[in-house]
Amino acid sequence: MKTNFLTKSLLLVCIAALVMACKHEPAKTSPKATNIDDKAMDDWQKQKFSMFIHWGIYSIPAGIWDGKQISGYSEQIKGHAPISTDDYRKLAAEFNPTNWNADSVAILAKETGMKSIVITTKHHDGFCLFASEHTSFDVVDATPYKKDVIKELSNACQRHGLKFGVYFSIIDWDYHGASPFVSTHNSDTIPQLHHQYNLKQIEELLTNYGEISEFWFDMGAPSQEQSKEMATLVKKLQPNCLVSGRIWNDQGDFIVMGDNYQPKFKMGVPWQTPASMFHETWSYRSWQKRSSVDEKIKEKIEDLLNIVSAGGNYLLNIGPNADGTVIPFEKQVLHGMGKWMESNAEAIYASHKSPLAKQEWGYVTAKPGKLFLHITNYPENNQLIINGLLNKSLKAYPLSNNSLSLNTTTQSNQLLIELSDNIIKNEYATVIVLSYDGELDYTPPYSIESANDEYNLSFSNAEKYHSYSGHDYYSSKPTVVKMKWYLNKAVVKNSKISINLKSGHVNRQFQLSLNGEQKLLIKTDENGVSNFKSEKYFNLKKDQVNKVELSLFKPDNIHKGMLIDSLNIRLMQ
Ligand code: H79
Repeated sequence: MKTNFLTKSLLLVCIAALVMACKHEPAKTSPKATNIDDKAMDDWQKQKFSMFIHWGIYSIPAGIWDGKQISGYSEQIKGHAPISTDDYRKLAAEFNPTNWNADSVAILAKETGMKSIVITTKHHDGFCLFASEHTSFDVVDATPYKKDVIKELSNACQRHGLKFGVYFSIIDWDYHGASPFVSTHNSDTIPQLHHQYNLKQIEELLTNYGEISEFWFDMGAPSQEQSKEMATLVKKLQPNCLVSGRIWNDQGDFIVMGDNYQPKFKMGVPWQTPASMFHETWSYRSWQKRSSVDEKIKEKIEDLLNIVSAGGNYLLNIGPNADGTVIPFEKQVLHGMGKWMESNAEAIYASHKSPLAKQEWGYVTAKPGKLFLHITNYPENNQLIINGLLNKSLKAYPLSNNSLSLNTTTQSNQLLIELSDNIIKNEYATVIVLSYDGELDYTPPYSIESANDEYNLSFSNAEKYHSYSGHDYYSSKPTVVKMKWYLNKAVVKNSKISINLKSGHVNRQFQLSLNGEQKLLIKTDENGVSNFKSEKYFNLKKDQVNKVELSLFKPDNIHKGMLIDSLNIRLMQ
């Protein structure tokens, strides 16, 4: 009786532990999704810009079947036309890419400023661009080309200092053991025989092609067990190979956005946007309407900046034609981007997001002590304004000319940079460097004001950081992995904290931190409830923006996110 009572009381009483960290640790921008090595995750996040290639026997019809233009992604023409398996297989006999040159593709990626290449080793059609022992529907057995394209490209990447990743579709419209080829939603379940076949090919790809930096699974609706088994196999064979979120069931190391999708909200885990040159298709389509090269360069540089300023990686796709030629239009776009990257690389690689990411005039990327202001809408009056930035000790200069010092003035909650006429403008984005001493002194427009000597924080006034969780492409939904509040210039000096939380997590710990230093563990009871009031005072920094963060403490699965029914945090004197 007594023990039972005690246990219950213990569960009901919120256990709080106050940890005063001596040193300020920089906020981790990249919480680990799985057990991937920190360095591998870090290296991947620093890449920022990579090449995707969609190429296969679907590049032969190039979007036309029986004389008709077939809409829908051209790499899926078998499904969209539709084409019978017998007819589709015949295409392999025509695949003889005499213009394919893996070295020149690697050099193109490099000249574009891309750090890696990810290529379709097997798309939904089941045709393998690599030599697989487990099917004859592959480039070596079924085509006159007879050479292993994946081997050629992996070697070329190695020669040119690029990382190499493999795209692998979990579904298969050719394999006899797969779900019947009837749907084009591409999210069918995976029968065991098919799963075993996939495992064998995953093993081949991770054994025969040197170091693989990322395994880009796509589509299908594998079971939780199957996703886990695939992820485990990847890690067993190459522990530092990252797994894409499209392995599903929260087994990926990084989140892949929907095709061509750029998140409208903040992300709290490593992520990537895969994007095609034209959103209508990934593989080559002969009848694709093209804008001007210049417009496309502008569009894609803007996409790169939008993604990188938000902390993501940009995987930009090309679709060579059937003979292996990179389409001249796509090559020109990449050359244009490469020219911009050549002068502005420092503002992209290894940069991270900052709370200032998007501005009326462009985008902001960050490195310790530096902000890179990418001006895409150049202000006509030569005055660049950043609202809320109050740092005093600043240096501003164009990235292209660090001896040209620009005047800055701080007044009424904004920083003004005078853009000199001597700046050489770039037609896509002109980059200004803003270096500062100490910490970033920034008050976001949505910071919380105090009322009656109190700050009131809730789910609705939090800045939320997201991941995605789900079983397949369609069920994957954004989740909230972290909440953050900026407290506008503290008037309340020392505060007691009270928390009323009702959540879907029972007997779990949440971690609340103040300025990343003072930490508090809050335990929910068996109903997911926590009503906590601190005895101690917390130190708010006077006349500064204080930051409060709430997340699950050591979550088993970071992607699932926090289940919050109601939340009220009060900081009061
Ligand atoms: O390989 C490329 C696609 O063939 C493959 N993933 C990329 C990288 C893919 N297969 N299926 N899907 C993606 C999901 C397709 C979603 C879509 Fe749509 C629904 C495509 C068309 C309708 C998204 C929403 C794009 C247009 C509307």
